[in-house]
Amino acid sequence: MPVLPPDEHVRVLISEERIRERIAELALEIRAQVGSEPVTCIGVLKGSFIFMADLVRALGGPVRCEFLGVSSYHGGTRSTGVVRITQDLRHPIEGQHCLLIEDIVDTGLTLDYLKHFLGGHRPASLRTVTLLDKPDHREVEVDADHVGFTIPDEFVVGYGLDLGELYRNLPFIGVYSP
Ligand code: PRP
Ligand code: 7HP
Repeated sequence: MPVLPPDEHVRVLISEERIRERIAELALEIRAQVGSEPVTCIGVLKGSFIFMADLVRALGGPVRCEFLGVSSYHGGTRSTGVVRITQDLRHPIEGQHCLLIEDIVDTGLTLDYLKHFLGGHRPASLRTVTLLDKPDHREVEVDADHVGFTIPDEFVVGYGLDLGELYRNLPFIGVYSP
């Protein structure tokens, strides 16, 4: 059984209020691009579940919700470099305007993999949004179309992001330092 890290090792980086404000702005940005068309929002599990819940409510208009399960960190603070689909789409997305929703783009391996994977499903269009972007840690050249916050190269938890499956329920984004 791993020893749980004490919570004083988490310092607030982005508050609940800043997250709420930025999501409202992102929703306007995204709607300005997709107009009033139905949007198929595809959340990348597990990390994006809280961001997605808030973003789809801010988006308004016609929205479908789909999920993809993906894992490459396997509980640690470093990507294994191997992206694995743990849960596939439940419905076809062919011909639909899609929005891939990520919590974080770090090495970029997951986003790069998923853009190719979803492209193969022949959506009418594919946009990408991430709450957090860590450009200083990229291993492949890929960027999301919409970014909530650009953050330094530190390991963050909260608001869906975990360390060993813990901390996802923190209402803010915090930096974890052991
Ligand atoms: C995290 C996160 C992203 C990905 C980003 O998923 O949710 O999907 O890593 O990292 P990358 O840019 O270095 O590929 P993780 O594998 O930790 O699974 P989880 O969402 O279930 O925590
Ligand atoms: C994945 C991930 N999960 C939690 N915190 C981070 O900083 C992360 N980067 N990539």
